[in-house]
Amino acid sequence: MEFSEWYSEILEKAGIYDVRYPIKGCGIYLPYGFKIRKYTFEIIRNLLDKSGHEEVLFPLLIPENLLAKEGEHIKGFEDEVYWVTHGGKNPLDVKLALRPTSETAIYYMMKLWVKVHTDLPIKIYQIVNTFRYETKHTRPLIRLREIMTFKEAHTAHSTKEEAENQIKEAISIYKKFFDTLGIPYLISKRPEWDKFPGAEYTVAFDTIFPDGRAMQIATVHNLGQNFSRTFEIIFETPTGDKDYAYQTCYGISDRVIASIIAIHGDEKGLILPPIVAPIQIVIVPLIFKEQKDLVLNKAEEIYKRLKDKYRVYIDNRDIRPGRKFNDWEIKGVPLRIEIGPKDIENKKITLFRRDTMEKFQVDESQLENVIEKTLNNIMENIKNISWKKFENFITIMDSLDINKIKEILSQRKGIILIPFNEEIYNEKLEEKVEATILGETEYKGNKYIAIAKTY
Ligand code: PR8
Repeated sequence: MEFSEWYSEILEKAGIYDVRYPIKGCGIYLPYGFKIRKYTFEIIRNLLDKSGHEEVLFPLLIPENLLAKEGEHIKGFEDEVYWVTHGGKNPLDVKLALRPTSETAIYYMMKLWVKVHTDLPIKIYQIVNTFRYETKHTRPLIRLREIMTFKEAHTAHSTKEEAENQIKEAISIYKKFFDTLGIPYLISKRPEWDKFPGAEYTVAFDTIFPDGRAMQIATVHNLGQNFSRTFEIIFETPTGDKDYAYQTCYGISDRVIASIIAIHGDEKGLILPPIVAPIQIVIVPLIFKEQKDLVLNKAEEIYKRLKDKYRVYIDNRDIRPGRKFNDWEIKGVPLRIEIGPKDIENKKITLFRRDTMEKFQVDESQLENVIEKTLNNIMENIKNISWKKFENFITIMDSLDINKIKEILSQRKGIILIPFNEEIYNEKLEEKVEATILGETEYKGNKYIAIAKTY
């Protein structure tokens, strides 16, 4: 089955996201999808909180004069901004933008907060919805017009070096985040023509979807003093001079959820990393008439043993076990416990793991140990598999061969790495290879230009 068809089907069948809302690029997180989102963004929240970031919440509306203040920035976004022009029937004096991102809102306030070097650094983030009138083909959770889960971090520092270190910290936070989810990535410095509007440079994380196309899943921007000059974020240095703050920002979005689905899933449905699975263990009682109570009591007993440590659910529906198995396989529940009269008699429990589709028995007394080990093992396994697939999608070439690049990109796609060479590193190369230059990257110790078909 073609990837995009599989993807649409799984969003619906697993109860993740409903695309039928009557606005293009907007959809609904259903309860199961919402929970995946919640656990996923809890991971990034923890990573940010632990590294000295503080969560804030800014207004959705940005007055036109603020949004337009930084020239490059507005140039980059003007075609994508939604405008609020009226309050009821009255035209507004100042048009209000639905934030496409929040630099201008946040930096307006930073000016008021920063006076001396001791007010710095500031490291804040918010997880909010943003709006971009995307003209490219919209796709659920991938290219949204209402980006429902936009995690944006913004920092300000008193030296250039500190801002540079902040970029390194942001990259290491995102690495940990994607490693925790088993999502493989290539990190590259975006070319000049593709950097974030208003940034000095942009570093991006790209993964590869099963159809071989690259997907930008995170970006880290060094803003230098561009915005601080425009917004007059000025502080007094230790020697009594004045300087503009050095700034960075970095963001991820719902694309992370799309990646979890796309990268780990298989033809049967989702395979969720246990850490974000809304249900980590499903208990399916195998009910036969005479022994119904015995089986249900046992299921309840096992549930009680596990519920404080795991997200466990007993599926008591009055339908055939086969259908239940199928439902939970589509939903990617990592571990299933089957409880039947024979097992109870033998003091055994039957486990099934979604990633390998293996069924095996354990002694009842060993249940907790085995579950802990198995869940860890599932995570390791899906991570290894996804990195292997990713690496199979990487083609290293020892020189620039336009025809060969085109051929690979039209067939198996993936990311092509060609040796870095300043002379060929320009927008013309994109036209020649009819693909996107992701940027300069280091791969296994060498410097390359990364090229791919992108989303
Ligand atoms: C910034 N400012 O805005 P960025 N649908 C889904 N995800 C998207 C979309 C979309 N239409 N557009 C972008 N993303 C900076 C950093 C605050 C935070 C995702 O950067 O424009 C992409 O994964 O690069 C992108 O890397 C991330 O949001 C941040 O957006």
